[in-house]
This record gives sequence, C-alpha cells and structure tokens, in this order.
Amino acid sequence: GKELTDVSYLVEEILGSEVSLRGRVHNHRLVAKILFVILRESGFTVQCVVEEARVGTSMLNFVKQLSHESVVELIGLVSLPKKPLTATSQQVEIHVTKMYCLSRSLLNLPLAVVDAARSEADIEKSVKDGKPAARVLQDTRLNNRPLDLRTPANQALFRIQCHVQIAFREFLLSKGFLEIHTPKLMAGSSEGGSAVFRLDYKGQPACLAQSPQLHKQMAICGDMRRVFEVGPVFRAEDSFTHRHLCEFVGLDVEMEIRMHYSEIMDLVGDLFPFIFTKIEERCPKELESVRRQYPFHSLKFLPQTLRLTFAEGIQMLKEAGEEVDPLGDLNTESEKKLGQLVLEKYKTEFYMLHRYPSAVRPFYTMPCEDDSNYSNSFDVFIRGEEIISGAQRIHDPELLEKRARECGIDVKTISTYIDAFRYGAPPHGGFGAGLERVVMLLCALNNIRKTSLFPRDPKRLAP
Ligand code: ATP
Ligand code: AMO
Repeated sequence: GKELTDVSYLVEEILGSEVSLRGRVHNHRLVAKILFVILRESGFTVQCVVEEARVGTSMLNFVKQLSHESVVELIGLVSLPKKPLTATSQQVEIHVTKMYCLSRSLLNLPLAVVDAARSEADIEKSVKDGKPAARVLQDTRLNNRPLDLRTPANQALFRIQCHVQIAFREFLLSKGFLEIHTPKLMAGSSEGGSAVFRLDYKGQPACLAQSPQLHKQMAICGDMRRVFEVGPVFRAEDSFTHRHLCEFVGLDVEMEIRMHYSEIMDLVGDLFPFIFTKIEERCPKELESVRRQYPFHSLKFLPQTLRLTFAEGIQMLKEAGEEVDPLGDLNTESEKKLGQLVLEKYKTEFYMLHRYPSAVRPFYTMPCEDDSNYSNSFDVFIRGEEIISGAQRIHDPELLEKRARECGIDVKTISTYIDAFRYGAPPHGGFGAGLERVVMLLCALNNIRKTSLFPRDPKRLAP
C-alpha cells in the first residue's frame, strides 16, 4: 500500500491529498450519524470523520465498536474542519474512506491514556466543574508503563533524552574524544561505599559497576587521551528518593589535563550549555508537549558558566542563616537553598561548586596542593540539584593505595587498577552525570522515575 504519513505532518499545506495513517483510537463520539474518531500517533492527534455515506453502514458499525487504544490503519482525505479544532494537536481533519483494525485493545484498561496525560491544572479545573477527573497514581503508571509511555509528554521526554545524548556525543566527538565501553561486571566496587549489587561470577564474588570510574581512568593509562561513555550504572540505593534510581544511564568523561583541574570545568562549562541550546533548537515541539502537562520555565544559564568555591557556597549559606558544616557535605536541602541564593545573586540556575572537602569525596580524588583538607573536585547543579560530580584523580599509585585503605576499601579487589598507575600515568580527571537527572532537571520535573523508560528503584524490578 501507500506509505504511511506521520500524524504530525498533517497540515493545511497538504489539504486535498489522500493519506494512509496508522495510529491508535484515542477516543470516538457519534454526533448526528457522523462518527468522529480521534487518531493518536506518537503523542499527536488528528480528528478523523467517518460518515455512513462515504464508508457504508457495515464499516461505520465496525469502527463504532473499536475499543480505545486499538491500533488501526486508515485511508482518507486531508480536509478543512467545519469549525476550528481545539481538542487535537493537528488543525486539519481526515475524511475517512477505509479503516482497518490491526490489533484490538482490551475494553477495560488498567489506566486510561487520557487520564495519564492530564495536567494538574486540568484535573483541578475538572474537579471545580464537578466533572470526574481521575488522578493516576505514579505506581499505577509505572506498573503499566507501556500504556503510560503513550502520553504526549512521555513521547516528548524520551525524544528530549535521546537529543541530550546526541548533543553530548556530538560535542565530545568534535573535541577529539573517543567513545568507549567499559565492563559492567567487576571484581570490586568502583566508588567504595555499600551501594553495590553483589553477584556470583562463576564462583568468584563480583558486583555490578557503580560507575565506569576505574576503567575510564585505566583507558587514560592506556593512552586513550580523552574518552567518554554513555552506559548503565548500577547503585543498590536503599532509600527511596525523588532523584535516585538503582540503575541509571551514566554520561562519563575522562581526559588528560595539562596544568589544572579547571580544564575539566572549562569542558563542562561549554558542553552543558551546548546541550541546553541544542535541546531548545531541536526539540521545540517536544518541550511544548512536556510543558502542556508539566509547566516549567526554560533553564536560566549564563554564557560563561558560574563557578564558586565550596567555601564561597558555605559562606553564602551562613549569611542566609543556614547551619552548615564547612568540612562536611551539603545535604539536599542546603543544595536547594544554595541554588535559590545563587539564582537571586547571579541570575543562573546552572553553576559549579569546586574545591570540596576531601573527606566527602571518593578515594581517587586528588587533594589540593595547598591544603589536603580540600580537593581538586567539583559538583554541578541545575535548579539547585546535583547533576554532575567530577575531579582530578590521584595518579600517584602509593597515594592512591593509601587513600583507598583510609576509605576502608579492600585494595586486593582493585589491585589491577592501582597497578595501572605504576607503569606511568599522565595527570587526568573527568566527571560523571546522570542522563535521567539531566532531563528531569531541564524540564523541572519532580521525580526521576518520569525520565527513566523502565525505572529501577529499591522496590521496582518490573516491568
Ligand atoms: P551520588 O550519591 O552519586 O554522589 P548524590 O546526588 O546522591 O549522588 P551525594 O553527594 O552522594 O550526591 O549526596 C548529596 C546528599 O543527597 C546527601 O547529603 C544526602 O542528603 C542525599 N543522599 C545521597 N544519597 C542518598 C540516598 N541514597 N538516599 C537518600 N538521600 C541521599
Ligand atoms: P557520582 O556518584 O556523584 O559520581 O555520580 C555521578 C552522577 O550520576 C548521577 N547519579 C544518579 N542518578 C540517578 N540515580 C542515582 N542513584 C544516582 N547516583 C548518581 C548524578 C551524579 O551527579 N565516578 C564519579 C564521577 C566522576 O568523578 O567522574 C561518580 O560516579 O547525576
């Protein structure tokens, strides 16, 4: 048959053409013997008019009994509607000549896509008007993710996520970085700490990689110079938060440096604004779809990314009356608060904090030359929440081993990593970001599960 046309391509410029469409029955209603079927495809909707005079009685009756979410194909003419359309994304309508059902959906669905697509404002309006408005719980959505993914906002979010990865790659490739893939099965933990999934590797104790940290550094020891990876990261987080998953997609970078860890921050300061700008340029429709369900304002960022030292951050918090430990880590509330203070003072929602206390950074982090209580490390924030951690690494094997022991790590499990530095290693550093967090914070969403296709959290292993 004829090639299928995307619903989003149905515009006035092609009035009068005959098109073949595939989509789902979003809903239908019968008005004075005319059946209006809303066809939905990838979050876009178009009104299809099925008239007895054109299709015959049996076709009309067949279409009338199709359940919502059934997959159909149809042939029809692109036409101008009698009245301007408000309920569909497309402004033209289709006069149907033929319609086939490819797959029927159950009549009673565990959630209605129209309900899953409702915005808070829309729900409140319905409640005020005394109309039924189902509020679909997050668990119900996630339990039925293949249905939930069909909403326009979800269709858009995963396109945005794809474009974040494309821009990340594009920028790094243009700067001479090499894309690598590191193993996800490891003998020991890469970040220290307890958040590690243990498993049996043919009789040997093993774990799932908590990050590509050790191997991206060993790639630098292998003279790969500048590398990046987009891959899964496993963390056996035990608490339930809005921003932690047990499996997420890591965006990792590692590079040689010449003089100073600021070279890594320079890269981050150019790379992320590049990504933000590309998303605005390449995903306008998607951003609009997300906003319709989850309103948000575009991220405010400066042409030159703001950098503050950790000590300056602490000072700002103290001046605002917050109690903070100058050698401890910032908790989630303090990070949020600092985000607000930075926004008021510097008019940006994207900034870096560097020179963190050594005590709160992983063992492989390079201490500052002038004061080993501090380290050549940084975190990056969007709207007051962490999206990136990064640092210069220790490339002296003796110091590295000493720091690993001090942090309670069984050095036997990482001996090949430490040995890699015994054969000569250039000064280097890098950073890691979480893809789901980047998209969540770009769109100011309140939960990381919204930006994970099939989220894994402490309680969820299906679907
Ligand atoms: P990562 O743990 O990978 O470094 P993060 O965003 O959790 O990323 P941290 O510096 O570890 O950053 O933690 C910052 C703050 O977030 C902590 O002080 C703590 O308040 C909170 N936090 C971190 N991990 C968890 C967790 N698993 N559950 C609950 N809260 C957490
Ligand atoms: P860190 O542990 O801070 O650093 O992780 C880097 C980034 O990954 C994201 N992230 C998470 N996203 C979702 N769920 C989680 N449980 C989760 N944990 C972390 C955050 C965080 O900023 N090896 C270092 C990076 C480096 O120095 O190169 C590391 O893993 O966005």
